[in-house]
Amino acid sequence: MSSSLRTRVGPTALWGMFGVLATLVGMAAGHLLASLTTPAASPVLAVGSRVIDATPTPMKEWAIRQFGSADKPILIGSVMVVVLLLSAVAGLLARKRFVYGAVMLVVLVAVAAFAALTSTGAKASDVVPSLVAAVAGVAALGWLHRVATRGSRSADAEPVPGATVRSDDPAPRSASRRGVLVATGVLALAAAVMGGAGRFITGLRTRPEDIDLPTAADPAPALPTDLSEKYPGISSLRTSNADFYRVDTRLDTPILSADDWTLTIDGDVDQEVTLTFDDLLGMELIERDITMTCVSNSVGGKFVGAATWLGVRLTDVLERAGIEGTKADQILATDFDGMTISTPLEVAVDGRDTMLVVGMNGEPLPREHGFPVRMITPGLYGFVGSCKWLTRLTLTTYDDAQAYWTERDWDTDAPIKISTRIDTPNALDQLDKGENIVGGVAWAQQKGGVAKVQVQVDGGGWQDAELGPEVNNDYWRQWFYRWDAQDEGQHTISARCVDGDGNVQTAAQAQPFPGGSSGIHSLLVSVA
Ligand SMILES: Nc1nc2c(c(=O)[nH]1)N[C@H]1C(S)=C(S)[C@@H](COP(=O)(O)O)O[C@H]1N2
Ligand SMILES: [Mo]
Repeated sequence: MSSSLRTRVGPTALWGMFGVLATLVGMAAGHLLASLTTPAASPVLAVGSRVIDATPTPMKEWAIRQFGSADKPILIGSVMVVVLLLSAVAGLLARKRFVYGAVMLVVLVAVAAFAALTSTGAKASDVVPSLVAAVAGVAALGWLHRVATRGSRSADAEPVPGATVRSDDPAPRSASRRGVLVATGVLALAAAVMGGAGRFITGLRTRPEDIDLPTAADPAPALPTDLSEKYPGISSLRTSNADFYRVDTRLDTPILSADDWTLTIDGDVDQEVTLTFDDLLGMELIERDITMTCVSNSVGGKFVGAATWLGVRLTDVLERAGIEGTKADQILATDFDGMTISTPLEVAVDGRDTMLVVGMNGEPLPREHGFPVRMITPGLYGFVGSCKWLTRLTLTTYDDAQAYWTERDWDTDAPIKISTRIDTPNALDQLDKGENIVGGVAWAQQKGGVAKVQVQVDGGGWQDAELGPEVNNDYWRQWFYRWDAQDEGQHTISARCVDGDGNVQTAAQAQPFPGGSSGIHSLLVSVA
């Protein structure tokens, strides 16, 4: 057999593809099993989550700034590219000798198993999806190896004298081409079906929209007329569930079942209490309009949203466990996967409506926002007050336990800073000469609300804007300003607010780390 024949029928690319396909089959099998048991134990997600955890804070902030909420797909993507490149190498090794390739696959899976086992809240059984991935991947590679080498083996039996065929360098021949095609097709299909199936099945089992929520005993008043009806560039008074920003450390959207859900209140309490979803719905439900903000939001950014939340008062739940004599100074909230978010106890129970939320804008809490139950602490950034997919509240001290962000040196008590966003016009817009509407939203939660919004053009005097309807102090306020633009050319527009206690929003710029951004939102427009 000439070397040209060998390169034609057994190209490197083919064996690289075998490795990739075997890995995809393994990952899909692992993913299927994981989504039926512990989704976070899925080999891909386990590795991805560890990469996120290990990413230094400045890089993470940079990623959020660069990619916004697409930071996760991009991270998953990068992890996948690396894994698939290594898988291709495994395929090439298998061409030399099957067992080399198989070992390489097992090593890859071992990294995933290690990631799954060492992530917070991991159980020993979380290694099972990785084991299944290894078995499925090696089996797939074995099958591909068999069909691809069948042809060359028979050729090896009667080697042409002088030809340079080595039996450990199998090259598929035309006789085996059909077999290779069939095996490749079957395995690709299997990977696709298994990858999709697990998620689909669990998704059907636990649809948030199948939940019937009781109405609130203490409902929120109807929202006043929305200013954005008249001035469309301004944010809606209420952010729809679909438009609400999402920020969390997860790569997937967790699929939890309300039927299986429980909440345990433990730590320094009189008695440990565990509540089911029905127990929670049996308590007095309140409804509140609250504006949520992410500490990663930069001035003028998108990580802020306003919604109507339905849930139970945190204090009612804590009362069941009894915290009169507690020495705790923090409530450590744990999600279903071991992620922790800590809220200062004193702040959480100081009279504000800290809630365990089950409904958002008249619907069951969407999966992305923490279904079936999340916490919301009005006036605190989400990372210290709003644990999603909540399963445990532990009354403890900052000395004894550290939450995820505390370990990463973010502030432990992080009130949302007062801020003002210009929604319209957009930066670099071309405006017509004459009257233009400048408008947006401002918020000053737990600080007496927004008392005033002021607009400044080209560094001149601060002019009072008109305020939209008031909802409550925990909610943002729409505003607008009629700007009579007479001078052609470029102009800088800035906006700031004054809170109910008379504090003027600071111009001093701060980065999100460690306690939230500050500064004034300004943008450049041109008038023609
Ligand atoms: N379990 C869990 N809860 C979480 C987070 C998380 O990563 N995991 N992120 C927090 C952060 S930083 C914010 S700003 C809010 C965002 O809530 P949202 O995605 O519903 O807007 O959720 C908080 N709750
Ligand atoms: Mo956040």
